[in-house]
Amino acid sequence: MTQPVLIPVLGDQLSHRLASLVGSDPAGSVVLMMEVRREAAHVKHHKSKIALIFSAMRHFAAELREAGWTVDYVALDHPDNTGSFAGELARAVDRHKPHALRLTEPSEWRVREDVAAWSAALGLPVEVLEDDRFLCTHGEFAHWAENRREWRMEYFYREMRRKTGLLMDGDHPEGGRWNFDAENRSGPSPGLRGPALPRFAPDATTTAVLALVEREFADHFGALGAFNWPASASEAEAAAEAFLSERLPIFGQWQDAMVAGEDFMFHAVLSPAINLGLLDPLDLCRRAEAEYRKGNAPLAAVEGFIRQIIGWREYIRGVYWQTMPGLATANALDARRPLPDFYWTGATDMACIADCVRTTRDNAYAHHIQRLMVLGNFALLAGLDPGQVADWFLVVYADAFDWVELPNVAGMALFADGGRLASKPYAASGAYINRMSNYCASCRYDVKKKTGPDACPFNALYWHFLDRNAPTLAANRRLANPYATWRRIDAGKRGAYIASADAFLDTLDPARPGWARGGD
Ligand code: FAD
Ligand code: DLZ
Ligand code: SF4
Repeated sequence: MTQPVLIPVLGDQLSHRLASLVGSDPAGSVVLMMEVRREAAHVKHHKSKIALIFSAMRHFAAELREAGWTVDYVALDHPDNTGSFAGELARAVDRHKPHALRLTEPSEWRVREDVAAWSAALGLPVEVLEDDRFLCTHGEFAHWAENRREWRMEYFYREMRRKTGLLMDGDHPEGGRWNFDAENRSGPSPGLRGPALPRFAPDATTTAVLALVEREFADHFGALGAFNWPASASEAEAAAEAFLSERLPIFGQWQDAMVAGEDFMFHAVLSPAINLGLLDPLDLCRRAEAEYRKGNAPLAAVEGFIRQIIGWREYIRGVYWQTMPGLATANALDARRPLPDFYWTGATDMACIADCVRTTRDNAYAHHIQRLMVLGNFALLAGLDPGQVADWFLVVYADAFDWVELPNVAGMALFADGGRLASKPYAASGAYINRMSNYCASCRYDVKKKTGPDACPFNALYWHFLDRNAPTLAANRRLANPYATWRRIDAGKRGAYIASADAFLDTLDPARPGWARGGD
């Protein structure tokens, strides 16, 4: 092959319809895939997450070869592996003498900054194509966001419904309403259990990667024992099929419910496969709509699922690119408390947090309400440092990539962006967790008690949060009721709340260094 085009395919670009592949001729191209230590350890990703990404990359490389592509695959333990994209590109340019590079834009800011330096460093033209696996282009989001005083997911979502035609009845939303969230908020009934997830027994590729990760990343957070992620397109397809036929019909009703030991409930558990590129988000939505049209799933469930993908997922990505790089250091509530050690160890008497950390460690997964209303809510109420919280979320979840993790953490969970993404902080006391879960029944704290050493810590922390942030938040219209309630509480009781929360906060041990980043 004379002077090919070199096509780097990154770890979350594992789609056959990737722009840089679709626009290229296999006969004149070399695809380069790189397992590099810097990506696996710039934050110390959960072992299962690294294993999933490497295994999925290896499966994808094999599929590309089968489809006729020349693939140069650099494994992590190749003796000459330099450990970085820049180093591996330089070596690949030496090997293949390409006349140009072509790639699909990286999903995250940090890597996009790296890419900007490649052309000068390599002395070659570098063509960067837009990632059209997302429904909303950068230009469309910027246009939508421009001149809007407030960005709200709901209005953006309606645009995406119109654009895709999903659940549309002519110009109107199917069923006469855009959003059926109000029907999706049931607390758990006694004994509620989700169906078992399909099992993906590790094949030879995954088995080799699991051993590599155990050897090379032994000091990273997380267990590998329960590894069950779909790591190829065909496994991801089986996972999608199981969700659409078994869990989608009941997805909506129990979307916000939490049950101790029930780690997946009726959730899709598809976010890693979607984010890596193994599943196409629009295709999933069309298939979900087909289940509704066939009468297999109710509108509320299907609308809820579609909203998560063409609404939240796309909105989050748009907000990321509109607000970076400032979002990475945003701290509108001036939260400075270090991350407590129990986020890593799970060693806390708070039963809700302990269970959420356990599933996170075992599965590299927790469902949305566990992330938002337990782990995120605690971080918000306790005033944890947004940078440390974001590092934790980026490390621990198999689906965590900066573009989706950061806006969810800094914007949705912590209000660190001052309300750009969401109109009010998702702050809640123990009563919410008690209503939506069975955690409190087995907790050593009493969710009904408001203050004192046996009271649920979320209760006093909730008022502590509102009180200490009154200068920033009291004018927020959506918080008018809680602030009015707070002002009606007599001064003695208010003092008891603040003292109780302060006493609890004093007990928090900061995380030991080294969990999230090598030299923390
Ligand atoms: P389901 O609940 O079944 O939802 C279906 C799909 O909708 C998901 O697979 C996902 O693709 C999409 N989706 C739903 N909510 C969101 C959202 N808020 N943002 C983007 N996509 C969404 N999601 C990630 O993919 N990566 C992350 O790193 C991540 N970090 C989060 C951190 C916090 C603090 C919070 C509150 C949410 C975070 N989310 C993240 C969003 C959401 O929690 C996960 O997408 C979801 O839990 C994945 O599980 P699932 O596939 O079972 O999703
Ligand atoms: C997260 C991750 C990990 C753990 N390892 C790799 C890798 O070895 N090679 C690779 O191409 N990508 C990896 N990734 C994903 C990247 O960190 C990054 O998120 C993507 O390149 C998108 O910018
Ligand atoms: Fe969590 Fe409080 Fe319930 Fe315990 S009582 S599980 S700390 S909400």
